[in-house]
Amino acid sequence: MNIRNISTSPFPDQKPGTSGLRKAVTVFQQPHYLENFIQSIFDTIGDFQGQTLILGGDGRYYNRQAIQIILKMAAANGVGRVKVGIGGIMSTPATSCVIRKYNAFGGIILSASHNPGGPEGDFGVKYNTSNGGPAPEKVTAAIFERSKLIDHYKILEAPDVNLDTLSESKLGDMVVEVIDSVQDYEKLMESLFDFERIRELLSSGNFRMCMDSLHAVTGPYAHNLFEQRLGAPRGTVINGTPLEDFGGGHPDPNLVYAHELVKILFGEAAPDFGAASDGDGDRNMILGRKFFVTPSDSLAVITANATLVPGYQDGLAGVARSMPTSQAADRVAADLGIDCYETPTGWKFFGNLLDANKATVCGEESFGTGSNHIREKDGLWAVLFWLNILAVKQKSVEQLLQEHWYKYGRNYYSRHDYEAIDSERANQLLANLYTQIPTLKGKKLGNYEVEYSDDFSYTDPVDGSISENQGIRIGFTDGSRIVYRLSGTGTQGATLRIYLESYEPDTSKQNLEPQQNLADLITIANEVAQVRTFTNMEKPTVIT
Ligand code: G16
Repeated sequence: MNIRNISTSPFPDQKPGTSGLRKAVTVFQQPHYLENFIQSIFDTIGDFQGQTLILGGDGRYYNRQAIQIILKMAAANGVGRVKVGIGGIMSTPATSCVIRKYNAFGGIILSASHNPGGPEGDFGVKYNTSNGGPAPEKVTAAIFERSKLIDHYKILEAPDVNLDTLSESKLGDMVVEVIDSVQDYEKLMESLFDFERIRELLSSGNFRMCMDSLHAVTGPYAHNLFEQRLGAPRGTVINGTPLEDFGGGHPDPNLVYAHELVKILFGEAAPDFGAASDGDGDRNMILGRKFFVTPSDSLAVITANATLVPGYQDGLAGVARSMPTSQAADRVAADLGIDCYETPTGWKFFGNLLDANKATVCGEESFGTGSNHIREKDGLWAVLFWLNILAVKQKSVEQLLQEHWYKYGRNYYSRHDYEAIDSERANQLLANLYTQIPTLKGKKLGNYEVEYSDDFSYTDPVDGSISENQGIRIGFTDGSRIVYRLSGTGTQGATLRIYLESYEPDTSKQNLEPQQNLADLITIANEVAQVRTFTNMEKPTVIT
């Protein structure tokens, strides 16, 4: 088998965003596009000769073709062994788990996460390092720099590998092992949670759950965990077969896109508990009967109840949340006497805190929660965490939240997205906000008084690296906040995100509809940023 050196020229747009390189499938299908980016990874990450690489994806359109290309490039570049998911499929959290378990030098995950799939949809490539976590900014920046200079890539001339049976074979000098990561992942979950107790709950006949895998990667993991191991009846997992186009849906676990689950949980004779996960399995949404748990509240509840779960019974070292995530977890951390870290958006920023044992659990408003068991957010982990808490407490999801708010106060929260707006207009909107930052302090906006306003900058407490321009914050004297930033995961134009949060300690006012509670802040947010003028849009495209 021959190693071929193929001449190429750089593409100018291979800068990884919040989570890897995400583009339309048609962009990735251009000759040399995927190959250039993969070679840029290999050229950047240093010494991996003869070592192990983990490879998998969320099964979306172009996954299989991309896996074959990457296998041949890995062989040509001197990788010793690739463990690849059966069918080319491996969830993001399972990949993180497997990288750590088998001491791999890294992993390549093919996913555009919650973005739609199919020939007209999106595709993506993420590189994770040996700690199992997303490559930090200095690595992604180096990959981007390399991609601007690349002039050739290496690929083995060889037939395709059979990905559909568990097997071990040779591709040139490299070993290809087709693995079933469901087993590795399940073992890890079993080491953290009280499976016996969850099994009692799920098989008792008094508690019903519905898990929506949205035709994405968690299907096989969820069927195995909930229906086979934990005694839930068959049919508990819906949309559990991964499809290349996610059945035409949008594999994003929120109230808008997980509409089938929402209909079930808010309908007649609703189950007690509902959950959904996204394209690559790292996000989650938690629902009770006719009740939605915001991801920010989910992090706070997990933090407050962590010692009920065997893997966390000795308490947490600390908790971390992304800046736009509500401050609900901060209140729990203060009560527990543990540190709470505020990081920029992007799971990669949690890696150092987890490695240094400064934080044990982390969470984001964008439906992500996880812990130090791996270095990615983990959708099914969050579902199991909730089930473990419910099994111990024997309370409904709604009761649990009511009691939580009663003790800590409620952080009303909502995010308004304006999608696919013109990039130039979006930048002008931000530029207009930047000019206002220094003038806002002390100003009265409606009934609110501005306590601070800034452009969030983060200094990593472990390695001292600085990340600037991470979002504009306007904080008010009563603890309420408005945050503006542009998404780093969209593929069309720009997406403006406006995050709104208000704090309500008064227990008699904790049961309002969030949009109603936040109405004044929403008006202020729109006026300060002149959202209608800059976006030409009357209202957000998605509200979560
Ligand atoms: C990624 C990141 C998350 C981030 C989310 C949204 O999630 O891993 O940390 O919160 O994108 O980012 P943005 O607001 O920039 O669009 P995922 O699930 O897409 O990999």
